[in-house]
Amino acid sequence: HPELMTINFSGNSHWSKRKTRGHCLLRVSAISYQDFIDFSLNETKRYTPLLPSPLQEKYSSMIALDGQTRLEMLSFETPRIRVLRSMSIMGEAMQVLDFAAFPKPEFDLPIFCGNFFTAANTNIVVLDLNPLHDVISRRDYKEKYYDHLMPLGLKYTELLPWGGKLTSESIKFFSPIVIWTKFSSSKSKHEILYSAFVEYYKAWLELMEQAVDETDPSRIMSNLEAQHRYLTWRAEKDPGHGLLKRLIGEKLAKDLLRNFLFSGIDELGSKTFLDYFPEYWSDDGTISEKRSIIGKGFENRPWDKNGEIVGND
Ligand code: BLA
Repeated sequence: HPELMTINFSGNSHWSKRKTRGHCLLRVSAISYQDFIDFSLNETKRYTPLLPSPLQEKYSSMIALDGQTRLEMLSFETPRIRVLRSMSIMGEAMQVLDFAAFPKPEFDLPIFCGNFFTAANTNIVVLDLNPLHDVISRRDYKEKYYDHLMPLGLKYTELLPWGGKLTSESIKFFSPIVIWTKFSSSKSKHEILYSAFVEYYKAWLELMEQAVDETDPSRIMSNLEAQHRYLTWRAEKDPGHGLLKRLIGEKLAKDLLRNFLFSGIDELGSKTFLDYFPEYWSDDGTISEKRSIIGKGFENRPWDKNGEIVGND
């Protein structure tokens, strides 16, 4: 696998290791997601011109309140991608990548989602082609985008096994090929993650290239609303919020979430979070602070090898 050989880690050219109870652990700052970003931008350019995004002017880099951790933002658009953006967080205690591609509403393409959180010795990973439409009730959508990708999904979900219980509400935003995993840092796991990212992103670019733009206004509206609902969910309930607030303060974190990471909330639709997710109404009429109403669930991977949902926990 050529991709397996190309991963680089920041700083020294060799691995920083320390011994703890016989295990070789990697220092957090020895891990970098820069290669992931370099790969994805170069690969995108092979398909389509990368155009500047108006978001780039306002969001480029920041130093966190600790005076040490750096946040770096990149954003672009293309004729078929409304926003292609990344945020990386680089610190002594954590390395984070949040990479996403949001298609224009003329396309019912999945949303590319690469979310990697690395701290001390844990990694929390979601890598997916998030479905724009419900893969359970819309069989045509599942067949169109996921059936042919099941072998790819199976390969990586064996190497990067299911991460256990998660916020149950999240399952509807995931596809049958989602990689949801947690692991302790090791050279081999990070190499596997890199090659999974490479293969998933290539698969997404292929879908993008083959996509046919919708002309039926009601279908465009339905794509628009589905993407708006997705943005609304993530801008309100994404698990990284707490950390982001600690890093840069509540005000800047909210601005970054609404206007950079999940930009489009104010333009793509006018429904509110509570319109889409009324179960989050709290007694005083505001949005419940809880991340989940249903609670945690899905101890095991809820899809079979054909991508059919098995049991709903
Ligand atoms: C934890 N991040 C998680 C978890 C998931 C995700 C499923 C486990 C906890 C849970 O189930 O809520 C990721 N969930 C997602 C994604 C989607 C989703 C990507 O529904 C998309 C639809 N993680 C990041 C970023 C940060 C981050 C950018 O992607 C930090 C800025 C941090 N994620 C983070 C932390 C945890 C976490 C700190 C553990 C804390 C916790 O579980 O509350």
